[in-house]
Amino acid sequence: MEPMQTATSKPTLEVVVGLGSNLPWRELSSRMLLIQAVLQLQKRSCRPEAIRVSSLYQSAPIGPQQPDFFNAAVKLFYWGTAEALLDELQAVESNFGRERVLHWGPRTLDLDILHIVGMSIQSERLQVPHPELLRRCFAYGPLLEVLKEPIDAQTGLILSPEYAAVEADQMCKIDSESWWKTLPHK
Ligand code: A4P
Ligand code: MG
Repeated sequence: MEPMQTATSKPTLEVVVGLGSNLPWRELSSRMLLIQAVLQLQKRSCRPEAIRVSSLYQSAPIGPQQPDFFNAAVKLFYWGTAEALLDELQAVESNFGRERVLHWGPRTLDLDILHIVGMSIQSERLQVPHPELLRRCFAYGPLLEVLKEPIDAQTGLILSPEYAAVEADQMCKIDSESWWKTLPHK
């Protein structure tokens, strides 16, 4: 007999999402957009109290000429598949004015799945770990802050502070990890 599908039969994924923004949207600055994004991710985490948020960084753009980016990473627990999470992340991006005009171009909000603990995915729609992760200090640095394991045995992803230090001078830490809890005064 087939095992019964129960409420607990979906996997709980331990996921690191990379956040980026270099354009305002409506009255929201990039910093405010990233705060909203953290709150949205917290809502979607099956353990909202256990999310970990990195410091906030500013870095020069990779890609065409455009404003500097603000970046951070969030670790959360997601109850569902990686594809379902990607759907949710793309819906959040759209809700905050994301338009896809130019590859690696400016954006109000970018939410990428950087890493899923113990999991590697190579499908047409989704590659995890993110293929650019190890080439980008603005993704790798924040990821190291929220994920304390030095190596992921399942995916072979090397997670070491020494590696991130190579490019650390290309980005600037502008706020500590509680930045998303502090709304700026008007
Ligand atoms: N996709 C595949 N794997 C993933 C994944 N792990 N996470 C697919 C999220 N999406 C993934 O992405 C295109 C498609 O990638 C998605 O439909 C999904 O099926 P997109 O965000 O729609 O479009 P994009 O911007 O053209 O590509 P991408 O790859 O997201 O751009 P990046 O790599 O995120 O680069 N410079 C600085 N300093 N800081 C930045 O944050 N960001 C970018 C954007 C460029 N330069 C930057 C920064
Ligand atoms: Mg993206």
